[in-house]
Amino acid sequence: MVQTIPGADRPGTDLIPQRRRLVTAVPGPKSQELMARRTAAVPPGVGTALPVFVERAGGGVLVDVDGNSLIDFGSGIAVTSVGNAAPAVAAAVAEQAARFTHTCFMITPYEGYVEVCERLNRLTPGGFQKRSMLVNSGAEAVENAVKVARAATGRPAVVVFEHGYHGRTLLTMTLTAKYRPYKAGFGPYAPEVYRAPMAYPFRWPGGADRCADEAYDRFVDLVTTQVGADQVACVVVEPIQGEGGFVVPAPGFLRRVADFCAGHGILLVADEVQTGFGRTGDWFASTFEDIEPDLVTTAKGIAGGLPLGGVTGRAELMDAVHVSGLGGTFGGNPVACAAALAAIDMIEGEDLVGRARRIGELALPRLRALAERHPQVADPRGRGAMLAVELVRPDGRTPDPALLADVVRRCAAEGVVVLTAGTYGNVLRLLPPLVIGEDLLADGLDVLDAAVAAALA
Ligand code: PLZ
Repeated sequence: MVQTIPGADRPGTDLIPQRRRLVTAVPGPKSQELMARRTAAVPPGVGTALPVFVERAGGGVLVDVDGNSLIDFGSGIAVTSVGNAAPAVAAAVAEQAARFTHTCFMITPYEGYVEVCERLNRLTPGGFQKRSMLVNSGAEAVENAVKVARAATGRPAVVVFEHGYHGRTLLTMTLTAKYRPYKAGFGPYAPEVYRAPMAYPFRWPGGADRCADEAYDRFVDLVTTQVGADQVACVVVEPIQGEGGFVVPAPGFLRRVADFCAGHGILLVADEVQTGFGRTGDWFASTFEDIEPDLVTTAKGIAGGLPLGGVTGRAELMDAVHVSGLGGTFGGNPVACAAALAAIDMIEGEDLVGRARRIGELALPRLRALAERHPQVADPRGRGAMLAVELVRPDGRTPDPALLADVVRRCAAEGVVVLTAGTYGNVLRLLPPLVIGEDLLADGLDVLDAAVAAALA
């Protein structure tokens, strides 16, 4: 099928062999040269996790400028779920770019935008009538969800959670919990943002068993005694926290938060920017907690690598905003919409949601085995193709970010890209493309095993 898609023979699409292959040290000389140019041209405020410059990519492999083929366990932070340069996405992009690249949906609309919204309305949790709007990024999606929530409720306050991440704009940076690197030096922050503890089982002071109950009590206490439930427009929560360390909330916690919100006229915004589009083995992670959020934010994996985000919500809430209160020049760009339609077709047509579950079935036991071998590897967790472990001291608990950095460096040196996360900088996370081959996945996990063993030797 792939061969019949126009553009499938273009370099950088499906012709890249799905295997790990090193021909120089990583980073190689060409990457190092480019890194020197980067340092002169780009400020350090824009970070670089791995100083390896990519020349092309396909499926689950990144090919660098020195000719090394690296296994991609990051998907550009959960973006290239359908594979990098997926032929169907590349073809849809080329076709749309040749027809028109932009009109601005607010000036003269086009069908692709409407169709992406129709699909979001159909795929997101909740059987009720919905509407969607499109933006350029996850942060913009969260910003707009809060705008809608405030307009619909007439209330000012927003409640978020410890370890949460929602973006880097003023409002979303304020919603984000972690100070460094996201907030340091960038205050004053936006007003009317309140933070409740997250039900983080591994690190809950009273222990995992009491986590859901105690965290829920703390949440209710904050909302009722410090904020005023009738002042809260919305609660914004990631159904599995991403940058905060793939924290899977204690079972039952989110369900009770959702019920509390429903009982007090507070809107529940599920930030599914990282968890969405099949990543966790369901279309959206809210489903695991049996939650139907009032508003859902999406981005990342929606468009096969092109920048696109969305806000989807109950029709009556989305319709509460006055005409022209929402928008932006580029929001829902036609090329990004074409990519999204191709990516969603792929997720549906190739059952990539099922593939995400399969990746979890293969990789989570490997992480558990790693944790059994080493007390420094703790709390294997996550769902589907969104998996993590904490690297800790031999006490099994104290975060060890230096150990994580060492493991990540060793993985990269052997040609495997893994990502970090976590409030304490000690979470190793895996976000492979959902199309990754099982051999490639196994090879990457073998490299990880060896990297951990070497770092601890
Ligand atoms: N909400 C849940 O995970 C983006 C951030 C990378 P944007 N996460 C990756 C970084 O260091 O900047 C994210 C997310 C959740 C919102 C966002 C923001 O999405 O597309 O990066 O704006």
